[in-house]
Amino acid sequence: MEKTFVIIKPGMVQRGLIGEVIKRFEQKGLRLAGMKMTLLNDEILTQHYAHLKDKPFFGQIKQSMCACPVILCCWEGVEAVQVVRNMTGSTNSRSAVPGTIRGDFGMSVQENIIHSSDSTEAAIEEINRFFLPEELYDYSMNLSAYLYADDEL
Ligand code: IDP
Ligand code: MG
Repeated sequence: MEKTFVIIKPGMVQRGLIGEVIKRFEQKGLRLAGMKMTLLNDEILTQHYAHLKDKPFFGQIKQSMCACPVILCCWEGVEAVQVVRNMTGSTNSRSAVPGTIRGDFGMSVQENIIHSSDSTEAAIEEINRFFLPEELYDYSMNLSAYLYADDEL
């Protein structure tokens, strides 16, 4: 089943809203395949944000992402990448639709609370970058029959 990657960014950790984010993905029906707290460093953030390396805010975004430890999560479900991306909301939290995480908890473009993978290719790359294979768990929740029709799996 498809996996996606989420970072609960420093602002959410500082504001005591880690549980709010995790709760939403749990309620949606995604399976938590892996989770850990870590302090990111410039090297891994340079890789993670390589697509932004020519932007004027590149240094600033990397600095803000290592201001305090973050929570890294891997969530799994049918079309998990798009589902989580939809729940994340648009990059600018001020214009993110209410009901999305950024739309409900944020006021900033840079300090926009959460990262989620934007494609299945990016998800695979990011999961491999941030997790060791043994940090991901393939346990069964026996909920499939309640979450999906047979032909959706
Ligand atoms: P995304 O997180 O919605 O996928 P990206 O374009 O991949 O957005 O940008 C990665 C992160 O860089 C954003 O989540 C945000 O924290 C930051 N960022 C993006 N655009 C700007 C900007 O114009 N100013 C400051 N920070 C930005
Ligand atoms: Mg992105």
